[in-house]
Amino acid sequence: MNEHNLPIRIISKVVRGYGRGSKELGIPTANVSRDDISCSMSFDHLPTGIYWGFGRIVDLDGGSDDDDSVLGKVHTAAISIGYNPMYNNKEKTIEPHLIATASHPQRHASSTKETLFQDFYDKTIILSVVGYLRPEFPFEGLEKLTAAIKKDIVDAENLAGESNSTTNQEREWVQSSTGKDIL
Ligand code: ADP
Ligand code: RBF
Ligand code: MG
Repeated sequence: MNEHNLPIRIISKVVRGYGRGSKELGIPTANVSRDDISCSMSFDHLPTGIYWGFGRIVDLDGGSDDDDSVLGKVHTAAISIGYNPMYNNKEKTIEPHLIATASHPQRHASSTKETLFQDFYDKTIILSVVGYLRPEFPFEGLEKLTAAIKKDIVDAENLAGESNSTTNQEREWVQSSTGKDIL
């Protein structure tokens, strides 16, 4: 364990957020549920900040019309935990942006050239928060926020590509969890 209590493991339903449209921001984030969640530490004690890690979306209800470009695969994630100080949220959120590999058709598909999958609301996310990147900031304007998040995405990809025991262990856990584990 370190000062940020990392890694943090989470299994949760993907819920709707504030509908403020990070898709218009060009960077969708899969919001984790406050209620339908199993987490290796208590939600209220999660330290706020911007992190990187790994996430995988699974469909525990076994629907058939699913977009299998996102389902099942381990994705690197750039993750926001906190109150989005640009917006002064009252509730803490955990919001990973899942990053497709460079050659994937959905990579660079959004308006800011980041990953845009089809929606996967109500599916289950298996998430490991592996490393800390920076604090959350109240940026002056959406352009500065977007530029900072794009840098976070590059940092997340680079760090996730380094092979060390924690990274390998957490990628392996995200890959092998059934999404039904109690953490
Ligand atoms: P909300 O405020 O409801 O979270 P967003 O604009 O942040 O809305 O969009 C989030 C939704 O977009 C996710 O729940 C998911 O269904 C979908 N989505 C598409 N691509 C991604 C991605 N690369 N990372 C995370 N979510 C994505
Ligand atoms: N919101 C902030 O207010 N300040 C930030 O510094 C900030 N950094 C983020 C970094 C990443 C990697 C991600 C995915 C989100 C970040 N956000 C930040 C959250 C952003 O405001 C939020 O995802 C959108 O408002 C949509 O909910
Ligand atoms: Mg979101």
